[in-house]
This record gives sequence, C-alpha cells and structure tokens, in this order.
Amino acid sequence: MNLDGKITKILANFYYVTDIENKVWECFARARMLKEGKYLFVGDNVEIETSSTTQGVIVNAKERKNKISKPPVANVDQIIIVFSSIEPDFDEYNLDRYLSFVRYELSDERCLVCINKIDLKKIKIDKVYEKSGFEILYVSALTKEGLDNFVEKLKNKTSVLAGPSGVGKSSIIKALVPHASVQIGDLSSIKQGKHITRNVQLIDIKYGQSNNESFLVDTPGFTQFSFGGLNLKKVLDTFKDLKDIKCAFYDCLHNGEEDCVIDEMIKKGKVSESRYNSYLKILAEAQKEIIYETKQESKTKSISGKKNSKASSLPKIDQEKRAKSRKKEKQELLKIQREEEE
Ligand SMILES: Nc1nc2c(ncn2[C@@H]2O[C@H](COP(=O)(O)OP(=O)(O)OP(=O)(O)O)[C@@H](O)[C@H]2O)c(=O)[nH]1
Ligand SMILES: [Mg+2]
Ligand SMILES: [Zn+2]
Repeated sequence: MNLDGKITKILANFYYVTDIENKVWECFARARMLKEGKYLFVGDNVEIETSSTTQGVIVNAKERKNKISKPPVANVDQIIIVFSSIEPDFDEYNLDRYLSFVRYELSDERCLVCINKIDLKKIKIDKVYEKSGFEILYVSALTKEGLDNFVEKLKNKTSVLAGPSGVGKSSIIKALVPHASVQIGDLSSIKQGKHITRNVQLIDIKYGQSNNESFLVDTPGFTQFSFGGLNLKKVLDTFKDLKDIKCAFYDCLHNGEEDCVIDEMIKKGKVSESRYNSYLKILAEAQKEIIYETKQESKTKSISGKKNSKASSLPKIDQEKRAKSRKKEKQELLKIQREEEE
C-alpha cells in the first residue's frame, strides 16, 4: 500500500513519517534515492510504501518549497529565533548572527524573534530592531505569558524554532502541546552547557480553540556558524536596516568606503550602532574566507579594494577551529549542491 506523509523526525537511518491520519510510520529511504544524492529533511513531503502495519519505505519525495540547512528543515513558512532574557544571558551579537544566517539561507520567509523567560527578567529590544524587519515577541514558557499572541503567529504555518541551547525552545513547545514528546533540560545540565534536544522534530500544534494546520519544528541548539566565503552583498541584504540606507553610491557595503554616510546615520540615531557592529564582524568573517581561498591573489589585491581599520582590528579566529569548520562547511555545501543539481 502506498501513502502520502510528512517526515516529522529523522534518527540515524530511520525516517519517521506521519500520514494524514496522524499515524507515524518508521521508514527507511529507498537506497537508490540516497545514492542519487536525494537527501531528505524533516518537513519533506514523501510517498511511502508500507511493508508492515507500522513500517515502510520512502519511495518518493515531493518537490519542496524551500529548505534551510542549519537547522535542516524543508518546507519552512517562517523561522522563529528564540533567545532568553537570562539563563543564558541575552547576547545581541549572537542574535544578529542567527538572524543574518537565517536571512541568508531563507531570504523570502518571515522571521521573528522570540525572547523567552520574561518571568525571570524583562528586556526590551524593539528599538534596536525597529528597522530590521524582524518582529519581536516576548514570552514565558513557564507562566505562559505572551503565548496567546505567539500562537496567533503560527496559524496555518510550519514554523521552525531555532536558537542557542537552554533558551527554552522545547519548553515553549511543551507549554503549547503538553503531550509532545520533547525533552527539556534541567538547570544543572544547562549550566554545564549540555545540549538537550538532539534531533529536529516536527510537532503538530493544536492549541486552544484553533482548528488549523500549524506545525512547530523543535531543533537542537547550536551557536557555531560559518559566514566564511559568503557573498558580501548578500550579507548586507540580510541586514535590512543597513541595506535600506541611501548611501553616497549604489552598492555601498558601508565598510569604510569614502563618502559612506553610515557614521553620520549612527550619530543621528537612525541606525543602531550595535547592529552595525554585528554586521561589520560578520562581513569581516565573510571576507576573510575569500582571502584564504585566494591566498596568492590576495597578496597583490585586497578584497574590498582598501584596507578597513574596523575590520582588521577584530580578534583573530582560532586557525585550527576555522580549518575544521571550513572542511565541514565544504562538505555541507557539496551535499547541498549535489542536491540542487537534481
Ligand atoms: N524561568 C523560566 N525557565 C524556563 C522558561 N523556559 C524554559 N525554562 C527552563 O530553561 C531550561 C532549558 O529549557 P529547554 O526547553 O530544554 O531549552 P532548549 O532551548 O530546548 O535547549 P536545547 O534543546 O539544548 O537546544 C529548562 O530548565 C527550562 O525549565 C521560562 O519561560 N521561564
Ligand atoms: Mg530543546
Ligand atoms: Zn555606505
């Protein structure tokens, strides 16, 4: 028997596919599919051939609307970046990195910021993100404050929760869907920096009176990103508040160019200085990679055409760590490229 379903969880070689009647099937992917480089993501709509009353084989994957590689999810309608006001402390630069990365990968989908744990501490970041294009929500998974408004945003959408470990992504899901099989960390393991959620999991949300098709995707927390080698113009595009500035010339990267108006805008309070500093650091990271890739060339020619004092005063990133993540990044890219060539 053949059935349509959605991949809701992936564990090692097992794919858990939920059919339209909400039954979960434990599946393998047909070997040929994987050989052809068709990598499957949580969120993919697939066709399975059942082999017993609970098991099956994925024989076909439907075309996807989009996908994000970190965290890996397909058919995403919106991303919600979750941070906490405290435990762990709110870190604006880290949030900017998430936002930039997500925007780079999924430029067209809605992206929200959710600040959790407001029962412990209240923070307000609206002003800083005013022109960034990201809506900010404040919630407490513990007291459920703000969750009604949060749920409103989920209606008829597949929303991915992403953010560092310990901020309460799984707790928010549990607060909305008490029977969901998500694990929540305890304070001591959080303090030790343990990651609690290990797998990406898609959860059906039925909250309050809402009778709609909403899904939340729980993902493992992470903080490592590599911006190395990304397109500089596209990096600027991820900062809407900086991109929208009308500068002295078209295509200005606001990176020390002559006649750039950015400093003036910051002085006038029209641009957030912290957002700009985040952007500069990320841009420098993207540039560094290019310099590495074309070492020979870079001796004679500087990438931006002129040395930037702000960028070059940045702390150096540990070389060994860089090399490792570069290798990983390349493998990931290769995987994605192969997939896209399909
Ligand atoms: N006071 C308070 N504690 C919270 C709140 N939300 C989560 N916590 C606590 O924060 C800790 C981490 O919560 P998790 O939901 O496991 O965090 P996570 O973001 O899923 O972490 P990873 O799975 O490791 O990525 C747990 O001890 C929760 O009880 C909140 O709104 N208020
Ligand atoms: Mg979790
Ligand atoms: Zn400029």
